[in-house]
Amino acid sequence: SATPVKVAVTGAAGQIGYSLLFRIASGELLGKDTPVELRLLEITPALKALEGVVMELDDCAFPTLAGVVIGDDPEEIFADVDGAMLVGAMPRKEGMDRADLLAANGKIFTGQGAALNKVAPKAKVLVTGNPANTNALIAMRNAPDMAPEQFNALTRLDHNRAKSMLAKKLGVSVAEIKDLAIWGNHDDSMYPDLFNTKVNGKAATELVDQTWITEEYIPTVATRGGAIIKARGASSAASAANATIDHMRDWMLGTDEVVSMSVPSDGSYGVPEGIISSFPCRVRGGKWEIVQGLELGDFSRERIMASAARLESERDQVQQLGLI
Ligand code: NAX
Repeated sequence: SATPVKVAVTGAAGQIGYSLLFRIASGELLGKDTPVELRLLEITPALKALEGVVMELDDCAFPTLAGVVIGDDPEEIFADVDGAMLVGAMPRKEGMDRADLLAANGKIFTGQGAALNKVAPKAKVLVTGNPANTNALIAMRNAPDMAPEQFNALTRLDHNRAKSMLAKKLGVSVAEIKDLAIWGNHDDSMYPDLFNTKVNGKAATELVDQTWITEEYIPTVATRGGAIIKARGASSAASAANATIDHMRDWMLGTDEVVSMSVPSDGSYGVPEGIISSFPCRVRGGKWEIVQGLELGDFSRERIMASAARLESERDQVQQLGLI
């Protein structure tokens, strides 16, 4: 049979991991005909819990699951992986400000970037752990032998939320919405552009008014994470796992759709080169590219630049901390 595709997941004993692992193992990432080997990284105190999750994976008897390796050493777990989903990160604790969070998480991603550089030079690396864009930047900058293109951050959850909310508003199915994309940082400054979004071939902005976009739509998409915490008493997990799979699947297998991916900017649309920002992307043959030639009005441009400024400020902070 075919050689299994090796997929690493960090933070595998966490909430997102609990949904993500089972879906990868059942073939939802690479298809029912592609065997997959899971390589699961956790911190030492969480390995016991992770063993329990592996027992449950065994108990599913997934035909596509070729093997599971767990451990707390990134070099061992990342060895020769084809894809790495970096989900594990420290959540913000009481009394921690953003700088503390950047510092605490920064250290995780310097180490994991260096380990990937050493043992998985061909891996596609997708960062879900927050602050995702800047963590991806840290990993990328600590992997000097890898191409910057190998590092992405997750804004697909924002993308899926934006799509679903627009579909609901218009009473259409999500499949009727094309070319929607999130720009900027995965935080409340992210910008879903409806001007270039098509609903059955029509610009979405012809179907909704600007006041709704500015006052309802954008703030609702931006604060959805908080709304979920309020309702569920825990942050989004299944939907975050779903988005992580959507992004990696499209990256590995390609897609005909425009999708939102946070990728290293090449300066397209004036977004400063080098930061990892969300753009509308297409993927073919395992390579993503930023969709070119889109028209952006003043409203879009202003929002995109404001979000890029957040990313520049995070980059400056981690630079000052010596993480990049
Ligand atoms: P959990 O706290 O449930 O799980 C995180 C896991 O990571 C824990 O089991 C922890 O032991 C592990 N971990 C910590 N440091 C590690 C290290 N150095 N190496 C390996 N594992 C390590 O969080 P969960 O709800 O699963 O969320 C994980 C991350 O995703 C968080 O940073 C969260 O903020 C982020 N999210 C990102 C989203 C996005 O759209 N980009 C949305 C969902 C989610 O909020």
